[in-house]
Order: sequence, then structure tokens, then C-alpha cells
Amino acid sequence: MREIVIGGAQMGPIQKADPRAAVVERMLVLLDQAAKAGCDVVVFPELALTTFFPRWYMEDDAERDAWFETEMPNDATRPLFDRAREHGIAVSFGYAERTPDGRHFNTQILTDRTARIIGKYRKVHLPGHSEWDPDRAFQHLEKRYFEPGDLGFPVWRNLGAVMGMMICNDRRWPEAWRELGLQGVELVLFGYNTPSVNSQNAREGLAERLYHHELVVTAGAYQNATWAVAVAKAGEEDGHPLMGGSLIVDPDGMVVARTTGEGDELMVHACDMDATQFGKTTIFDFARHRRVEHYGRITSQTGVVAPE
Ligand code: ING
Repeated sequence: MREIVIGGAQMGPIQKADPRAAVVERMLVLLDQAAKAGCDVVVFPELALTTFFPRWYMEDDAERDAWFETEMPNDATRPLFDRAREHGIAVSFGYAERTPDGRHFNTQILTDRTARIIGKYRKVHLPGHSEWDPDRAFQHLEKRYFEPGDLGFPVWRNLGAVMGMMICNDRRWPEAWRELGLQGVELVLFGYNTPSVNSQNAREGLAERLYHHELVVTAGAYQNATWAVAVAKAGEEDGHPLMGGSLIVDPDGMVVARTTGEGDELMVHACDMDATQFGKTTIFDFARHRRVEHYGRITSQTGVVAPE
């Protein structure tokens, strides 16, 4: 029984005007709650330090770069690393990363219990668009502000388990899950900022968005016999609603914990990493069942090639 007590620290809205220091204060409250609950690791949302700025069209590089972190930890986040070290809790959170050579990524990191960063993931699947789109109810400019991740889908041993990360839209792509599954992942950690409505289809509302979210997270966990922790930034940011629906899902694809609101809310579950073994040695024993000789299109072809 390799039990890890996992905390999912959902965060409510962050307004455009909210300073990072105020956001980190909220994260510290959630981290202290997690310590009281006996958590070993706490997962925070995608872009946890700022509002979901890809909803805003910007042309000025300095205005855009103000949303990015150039080092981690830094003055704004050091209190978080210090408190995590005091509690002996590993943390994972997302932020906008600007590298010393000027590249921009939507990034999520993972620390060990001493607040040392042992893992970094850069979002591979960037949804949305790169130019102003007048046909959308609101913009979703991740392709404008971020480059596709260049680190692949790595895993790390941490707290005695094989952990991997993805971010938000990645969860909708089975390839992301399978890349981690083929490395024996036992715990997939990620955050998301998902608008409550579809900017291109007003008929697609909150219920359907929550359904698709639960569908892909439970499927990804089940099909790779792994635990999954999905943590929202939720609530209304400058008039734009983001959905909640944070989840902890077990290796059989069953939801074992979820948040109920759209504010700062900690969900906790004691997860036995050995519970991944049955699936990995029977129905999803990849070595015994997969037939890679028939999967060529999945990595050789990007788009659809349909018959004439
Ligand atoms: N947000 C959304 C997400 O993938 C989206 C964008 C929503 C794409 C619904 C497709 C369908 O959850 C981010 N930040 O990726």
C-alpha cells in the first residue's frame, strides 16, 4: 500500500487587477488547509498566479510579458515554496514562463517535499488562435502568447510514485495520456482554466463543458490505469466565467473527490498508488495487448486524410 494523500487546491477567479502577492496569499491559505488535512502533495491550477490573460488581445510585447515569470521561484512565489518546505508538502502549479532566451510557455512545475523543483512540463496542445477573431464571443489567444511545449510528456519518481503532468487542453488528447501511460505513470497532475461557455457556440453551456471535462479525465485515467488530479481556476474573471468541476479520479476511472463550488476550495483523497497495478497487469498491460504495427497514423499524420 503506497498511500499518497493528494490535495486539489481549486482557486476562484483572479481579476486582471489582482497582484500576484494577493494570489499567493490565497494559495498559502489552501496550502495550510492541505497541511491540516495531512496532504503529501497539493496541485494548483493552470496559470495559477494571474488571471487567464489569453482572453485579452495584446500587441505590445511588454504588456504581454508582464503576465510571465522569468524565474521560479521568484519574489512573488518564494513564500509558497518556503511554506511548502515547512509543511514538507510537494506542490504542483501552473504559470506563464518566459525563458532567458525569450521563449514563452504555458508551464506547470512539480516539487519534492523540500520545495525543490524536480519536474517541469510545458503545455503541448495549445487551443484557440493567434490573431483577433471577430467571430468569437471572447478571445482565446493561447496560440498567440505561448509556443507549443518542447519537453514532451516526462514522468518523475516523487514521493515513491511515478508522476506526470499535462495542462488543461492536453487532457482532451488521448496521445498525452498514452505518452505518460507508456512510462508507467501512476499519478497525472494538472490544472485547467476552462471557459464555462464555448466562444464559438453559445448553445454549448456549462453542463456540456463539465460533461466533456469529466469524460476525458475519467477515460484518460481508466485507459492508462493511473490516478488523475484535475484542478480548476474557476469563477468569473472580469466578467468571463470559468467552470469549476475539479476532480480526483482513481485508476478505474471512478471519481473519488470533486469540488462543489467555483471558489477557493480544497479537495482531499488518500490515494493508494498500488491500486494502479491491477489495470497495468491485466486489461491495460500494454506489452501484452498493444499492436503498434497498426498505429502508424497516430504519429506520422497530423490531420485527417479521408478517402476520395
Ligand atoms: N482551456 C480550454 C480547455 O481545453 C477549450 C479550451 C475548452 C478547448 C473546451 C476545447 C473545448 O479546457 C484551456 N486553457 O485549454
